[in-house]
Amino acid sequence: MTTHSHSTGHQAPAGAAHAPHPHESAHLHVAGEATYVDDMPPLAGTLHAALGLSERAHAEITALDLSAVRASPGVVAVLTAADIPGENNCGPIVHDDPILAAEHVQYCGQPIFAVLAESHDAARRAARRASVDYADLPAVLTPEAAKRQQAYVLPPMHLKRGDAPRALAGAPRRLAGEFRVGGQEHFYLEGQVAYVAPREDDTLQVWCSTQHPTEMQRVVCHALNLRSHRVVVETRRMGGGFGGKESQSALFACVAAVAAHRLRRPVKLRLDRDDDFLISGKRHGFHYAYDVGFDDDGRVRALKLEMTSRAGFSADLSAPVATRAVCHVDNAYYLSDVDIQALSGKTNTQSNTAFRGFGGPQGAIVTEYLLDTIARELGQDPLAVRKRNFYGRGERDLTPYGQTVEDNVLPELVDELEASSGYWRRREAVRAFNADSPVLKKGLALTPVKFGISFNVAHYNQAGALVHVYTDGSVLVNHGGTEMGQGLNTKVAQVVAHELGIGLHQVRATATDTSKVANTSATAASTGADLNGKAAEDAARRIRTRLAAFAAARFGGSPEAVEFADDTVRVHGNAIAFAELASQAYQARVQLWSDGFYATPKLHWDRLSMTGRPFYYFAYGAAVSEVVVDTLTGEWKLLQADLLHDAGDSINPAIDIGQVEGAFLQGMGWLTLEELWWNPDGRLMTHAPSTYKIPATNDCPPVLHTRLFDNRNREPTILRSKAVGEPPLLLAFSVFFAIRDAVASLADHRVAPPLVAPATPEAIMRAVTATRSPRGVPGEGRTAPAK
Ligand code: MTE
Ligand code: LUZ
Ligand code: MOS
Repeated sequence: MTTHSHSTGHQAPAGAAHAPHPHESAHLHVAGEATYVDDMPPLAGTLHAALGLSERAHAEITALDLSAVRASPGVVAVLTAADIPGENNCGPIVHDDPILAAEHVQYCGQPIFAVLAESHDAARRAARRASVDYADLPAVLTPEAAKRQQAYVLPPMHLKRGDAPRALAGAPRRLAGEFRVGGQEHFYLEGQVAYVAPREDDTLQVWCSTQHPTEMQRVVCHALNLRSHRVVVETRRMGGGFGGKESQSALFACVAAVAAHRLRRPVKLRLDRDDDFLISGKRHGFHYAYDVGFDDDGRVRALKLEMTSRAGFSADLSAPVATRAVCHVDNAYYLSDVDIQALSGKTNTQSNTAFRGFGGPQGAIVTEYLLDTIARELGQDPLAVRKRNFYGRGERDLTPYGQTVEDNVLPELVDELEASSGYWRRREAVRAFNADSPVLKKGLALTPVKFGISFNVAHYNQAGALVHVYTDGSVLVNHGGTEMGQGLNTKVAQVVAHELGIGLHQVRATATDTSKVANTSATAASTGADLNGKAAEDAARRIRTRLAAFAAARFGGSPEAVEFADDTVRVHGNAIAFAELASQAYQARVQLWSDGFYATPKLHWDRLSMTGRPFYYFAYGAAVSEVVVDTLTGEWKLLQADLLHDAGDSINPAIDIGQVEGAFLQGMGWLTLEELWWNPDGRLMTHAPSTYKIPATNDCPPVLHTRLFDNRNREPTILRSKAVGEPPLLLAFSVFFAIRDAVASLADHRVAPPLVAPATPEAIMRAVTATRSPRGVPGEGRTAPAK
């Protein structure tokens, strides 16, 4: 039997806000009519670009012969680094990301040249005809190797609180070991793509699948030595971004722009899936070395942790990723004495980047791993140990980075989920099943989430919007955020409709455009609706205030008493249709459009000491997963998942439940199915769906209960909602730890299986073998040897 229930915990009101409206483009998505960049009707004279890629992980190019490429049918031009008039860099923070590699290649797949041809196919065929001579250099391929060689893309980060060495020495119990999690390919359905048209007077129009149009404008301008007012970037929607189009759309926008500018023809660069995998960065895999002290109740007394990420060949966003990792090691738990180091290992692989959670999942999972390990050591249920370590209220509530947790709802949220999922009853049922089942073993786990909301770079926490009310009462809203499927435009339109008291169908959101709202932040850190919703509310409120003043002047009464609801304006005993009032206001020369702006309050951060208030608030959640594992083959199935997530007072419960379920499954893919494999020569072998498996509908558990936790934001966020894009990805920890629980049952839960992520069947079998005949101390969380 299949049960699949969604419930929002409250009745949907009829209005524009706090209601489960369908996604603004749902009717277009299902009909195949939503326009993505590659669906735009081609402009006359369009050329197609393809990239020639490095065949080596680390080498000097000693000879580059592109004559066969140039002679290939349909080829119009071939460009190399020498053809970039401005700066050959597309890195977002550190200038260490060449658009096209010149003499030095730093990973297998790095673009060296671009072919421009009359067709996509001709460009791709020609790109393979280059003759390149390389002089190989030593390559670093894993975070462990980078750490051994002290090869980093950034200086180390360090957060200390209390006296970890002393607290470790004094702790009744202590465990040291290693843990490891893999990276993750974004696998957005729409790959990276940019289309650039040269326009009059040295200006460019750029259409790009990007989460960050302003950044694309900036890097294109730098590559071409143009001022910002000559380049317009437009993004109507992406077919998914997941962080992979925050900075890494830059290379493709730059190549298309350089070619279009030079050849004076429109240029489209749409990557093939394999090239997308080979060129673009992914989630950072992490290696951890830990030393944890705890007491007989499983309370953590001290943690010393060294995390090393696989940053890839350049910095990209590795610094803010490492910062977010450090600020999520605590997850839901009070850690009094910590010494946390984050190292960003320089490897000769793709430059890793933002991916849903942005280091937060990698920071939080290691502490979940340790609490799970501690529970095995003590022979207790992991949930009991977790709860004993939870943040308190009014005490034990200061994070290691100095922010007080003021809005902690985990005690209630976890109580509710424990009851609704029947955790303890099912714990007994799992035990009974396992007692009678020698090969198939069930496992159960409940894991909590606390996720900090705001960009950890304070100045990114701002947004702008532009709202137009037309004289027929219809409304257009434009804002700095981008739509990647997450429903941002729907939520922003709901906010505007709510503010003006009109139906949602009266409001349309238009394509993000750097010539409408300037200096925007990336749509990232889950802040899209928080920031742009507030900016749009501000713009709509300014228009409403002007309309109220006009209505009161015309019909009497005070402007404050004018009401906007149900497409009607009620003023001094009169009821006027909103459209009629707009038309009258226009006649009276009242401005019917406005900008709006928002900057998140209360934030501050000291980069060196890693302390401050990086987050405006926290989002919470918890999940229970039950799995069955075949301990002879390592195959497993998720039988049931119960998700309870805090989206504040949800603006759109239907969209938010979609985000919770999508993030959960994507997180499950990261921790169980998806494995990136580089050959010893540095070649990424998993570069297509044939070798890289993401979750599909049949990986959805047959029983999936998803609910939103009723919890109005205590901070005055947009309509008291909470950000929801990334936090629920961490709900997938429950799947990983349910698998670990099933394996632990082989040794009566007295051994902590050395399971690493992704928990592929091979990884599960290694953990099974180690659990059946543990080498080290029982309960010790040492990992299996590498590869
Ligand atoms: N949902 C869909 N459908 N597609 C996406 O690409 N990206 C996620 C999340 N949900 C994504 C998504 C990521 S990484 C982030 S940061 C947020 O959406 C960004 O959007 P928001 O801030 O508007 O929630
Ligand atoms: N910080 C963050 C960032 O928390 N999330 C992000 O996506 C991000 N992007 C760029 C810089 N800092
Ligand atoms: Mo999301 S990783 O912040 O784009």
